[in-house]
Amino acid sequence: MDQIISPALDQDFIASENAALTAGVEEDYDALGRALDRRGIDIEAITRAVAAFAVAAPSWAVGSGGTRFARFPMGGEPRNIFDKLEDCAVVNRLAGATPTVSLHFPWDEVDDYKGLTEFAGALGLGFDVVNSNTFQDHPGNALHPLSYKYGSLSHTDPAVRAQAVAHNIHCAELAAKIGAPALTIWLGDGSNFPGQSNFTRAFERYIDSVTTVYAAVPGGFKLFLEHKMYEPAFYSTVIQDWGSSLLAAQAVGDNCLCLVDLGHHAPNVNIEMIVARLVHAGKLAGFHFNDSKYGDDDLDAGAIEPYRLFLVFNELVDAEYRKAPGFAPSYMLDQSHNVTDPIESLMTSAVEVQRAYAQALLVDRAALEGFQDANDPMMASQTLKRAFTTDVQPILAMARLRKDAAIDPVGAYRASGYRSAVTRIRPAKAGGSGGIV
Ligand SMILES: [Mn+2]
Repeated sequence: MDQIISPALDQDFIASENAALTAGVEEDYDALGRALDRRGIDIEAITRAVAAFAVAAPSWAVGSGGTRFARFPMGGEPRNIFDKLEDCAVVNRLAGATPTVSLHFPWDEVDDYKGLTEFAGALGLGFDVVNSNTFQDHPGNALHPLSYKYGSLSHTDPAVRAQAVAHNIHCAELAAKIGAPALTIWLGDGSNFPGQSNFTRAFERYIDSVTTVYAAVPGGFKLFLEHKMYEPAFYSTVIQDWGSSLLAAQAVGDNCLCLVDLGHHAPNVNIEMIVARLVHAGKLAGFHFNDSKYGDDDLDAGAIEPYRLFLVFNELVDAEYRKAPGFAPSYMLDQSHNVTDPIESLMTSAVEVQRAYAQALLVDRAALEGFQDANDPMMASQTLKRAFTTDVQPILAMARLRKDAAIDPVGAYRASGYRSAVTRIRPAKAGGSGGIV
């Protein structure tokens, strides 16, 4: 497999793009450092933490997304997992925050996983949590002869459940081959009509199926359960909310945890409190970051409600600060890019997640605890706002500069001409999966 030689992956090109911007970043960084010093905050500690922070890029998000109505393809869309990895390498090279890729099976299946791992390694990429897929049929795939139209792990027919169980075990085996630490299970099982499904029996069948998967995977390998309120089922969903997810994870075992996709909740639900509850239970698997206005919109992280993203990270930093037992969440992006270049959206989103983390690190936790204990809501709220309204851009830019990434990722990407280069190399392909999960 030939790799694309692009300026976007070339260190000298990135350095030349950074040259004109470096003096300004250093000046802003020094000024912010002095301002934070007056607040008793060491800017270097924050910058180190930000530089070490990583979020996985999803393989399915480098192609154009779509809606239930249409998909508008763009030029140079990846044709296979190798193309997807090259696009992910550009995202990581320029934004410096996504060193791993989350694969989705069977979409990303190959014959040679050693070769795939070496290909990724040569691009500076590793693999993160993998994802199974029993929310659609896979015509022509000998491992999926039966239809998932009426469900998978909770299906009424034991033969369909067995097929879905086998697929998830297969995904865990593929994860082991590429060094991925966990498998995320999201399923579309549910119902569209009252009476269509027995809530209790469907939930019991689901737990039984996941328990069978769990018993078959190696010790230490983790299963992440992803809940979602609705869609594709529009009346009930088997793992509809964090409560169902937690009940199932507790029934399955210690290494079965609950994954929070920010878009998978009703509007206005207090997601940061769900995070706190899952941390308390020792069951927080991690996140699929995205943003939404109405439902599972899969918009770019931080695009709509940056304060909510900050409040989620405020809970995460609080757990880190308190050394909550077993706290080691996995961070992934899960977005659908319908109208933007996915590479630009992924870089921007990774930076927005880093921004929320940096802002949360600035919270004066001792002061906050004091205001909470003294029942001073105004000062407690202002303590969070003070951190949120601090412009941490110089910290993010400096972290990128020190990692030889681009100070201005989107600017450098556009200057590199990567999209037109891959448009010439990769012939247009009709169809393709939207990949909205
Ligand atoms: Mn998701």
